[in-house]
Amino acid sequence: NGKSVAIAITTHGSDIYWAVCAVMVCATFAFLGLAATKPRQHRIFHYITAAITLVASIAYFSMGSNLGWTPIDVEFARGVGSGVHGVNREIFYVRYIDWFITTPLLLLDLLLTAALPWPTILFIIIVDEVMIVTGLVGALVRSSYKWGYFTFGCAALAWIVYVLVWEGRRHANVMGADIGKTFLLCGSLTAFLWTLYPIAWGVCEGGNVITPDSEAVFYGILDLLAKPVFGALLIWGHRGIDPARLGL
Ligand code: RET
Repeated sequence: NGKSVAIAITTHGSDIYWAVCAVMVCATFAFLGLAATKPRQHRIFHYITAAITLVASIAYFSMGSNLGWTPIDVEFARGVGSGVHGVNREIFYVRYIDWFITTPLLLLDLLLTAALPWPTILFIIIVDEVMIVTGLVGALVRSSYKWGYFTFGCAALAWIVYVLVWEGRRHANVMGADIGKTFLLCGSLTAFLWTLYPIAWGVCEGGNVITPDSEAVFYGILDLLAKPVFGALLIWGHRGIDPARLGL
């Protein structure tokens, strides 16, 4: 009947985005404040981690302001009267701009901790960028081809998790018990949390199963754990580790 329906966040969803934004801003100042207490040669992990929460602050500022999205037609409109055409969902592409910058930095935090050789780090970061871009393209596609992009992204994630759990862990253990312990904690947290992102994508951008407000909660909790909580644990783990031991 030509009627257009938009599935979008309410003020409740917007409040969730603002709350996460506030935490990201506080975490950025905390990591930079901690950096200032260290000699410059000891600040590498503080700077990388503060950059991650800084970028996330701006992404969440955008989403709280209901910006950084585009309407994408949904293939099957659940909960909307059948026969209605032009049903679309609010897709926050700004998430992927955030992830394109921050997920390589998160991997850098971890792989520098494990002191992996730089060609390995470079290749994992390239695989990570493939994962994020396939997720973005899939989110912008209306037809079921989106699941093809999703599959490429999942294959990329499987490779990243393999390198973290096997090569990274082995390498970190060789570097010393304190380094091994820090990597085990932060690497396991990452391997676990990152596998929940494709699930969130599947029920939000992919299958339009949960509302954009629920999407704000799902991704919001994941991002809080994957960025500020991960960052605090990583920096805490490095408290007694001289970066010179890692070749930094
Ligand atoms: C997508 C969809 C395509 C398949 C896969 C995905 C994985 C995304 C991940 C994102 C991690 C984001 C983080 C953000 C910072 O807090 C792109 C959703 C596998 C793992 C850690």
